[in-house]
Amino acid sequence: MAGVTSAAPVHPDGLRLVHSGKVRELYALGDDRLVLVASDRISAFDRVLDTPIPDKGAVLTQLSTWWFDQLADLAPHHLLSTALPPGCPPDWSGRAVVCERLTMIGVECIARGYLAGSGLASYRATGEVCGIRLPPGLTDGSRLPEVVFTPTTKAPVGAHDAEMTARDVADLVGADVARALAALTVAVYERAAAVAAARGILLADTKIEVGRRPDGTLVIADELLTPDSSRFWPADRWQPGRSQPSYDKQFLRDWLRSPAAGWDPGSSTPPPPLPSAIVDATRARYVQAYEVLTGQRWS
Ligand code: Q0Z
Repeated sequence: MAGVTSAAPVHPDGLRLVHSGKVRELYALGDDRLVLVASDRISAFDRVLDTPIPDKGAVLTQLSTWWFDQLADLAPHHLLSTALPPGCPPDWSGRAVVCERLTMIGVECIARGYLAGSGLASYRATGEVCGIRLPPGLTDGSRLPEVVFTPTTKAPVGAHDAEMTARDVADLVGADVARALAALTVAVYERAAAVAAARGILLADTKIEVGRRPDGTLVIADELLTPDSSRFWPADRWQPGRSQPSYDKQFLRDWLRSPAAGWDPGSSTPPPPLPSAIVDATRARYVQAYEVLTGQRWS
């Protein structure tokens, strides 16, 4: 029958690599689904290290999946299944998800309740973040008087994301979608911050990626509320005026900067392989983040 194709079984050749990120890959599964695969690779100082962190991909995938479930009543999300489609390499098990293929909105949607990272740098330079004037006297880790939407452009790999104003977003996607993105991002932040607070964790900021269905519905996509996309701080150690200990990569960054590593993060030489103690400590932090936030044991 000309023009009729059978529902072909999915096999490795049926998965087309559509995007390879620093630590994750994205495959097309037919025309309207994607498989998002998180690796055990880790990045620091904008570099991908040679030494993987065992289980990192699975921990982050399952944390993200848990968050999608927690926020399911807030907005539609892109997750379809956590079962590994036939034909996928078995070692993807636990770190791959099948999701709806959306038309992504080219804005990194960030909400901040506390000042850190690029938000802090911008505030120090201008007193503003993304065109939003903040009160004087704020410092590294300060709680903001209200949650702010601080979108950035999606820069090509290697480049850095640039701040956008509300006006920039409206010019790009239209005023209605811009308002909806801001409201959605702030709502995700507020819900997640409340969930995290109940576990003794401050959510300083979070970045979400949003896509659209053909009918225009906004859908939360990509990874959600992982330590790679959000800043989580142990609430009992929060102390504005210094950089807050990062939940996941502190050991790694401290070691990479130490004389023991024999490496200069500012140099162009590749980072050294990680000692097993650093690998173990870093893995333990990811597992701890999962366990503390979800209240479930990692197994
Ligand atoms: C996500 C990314 C990478 C993983 C595109 N549901 C979706 N529909 C359409 N596109 C995407 C998604 Cl999640 C999409 N990314 C970012 C890059 C590995 C995720 F290399 N890009």
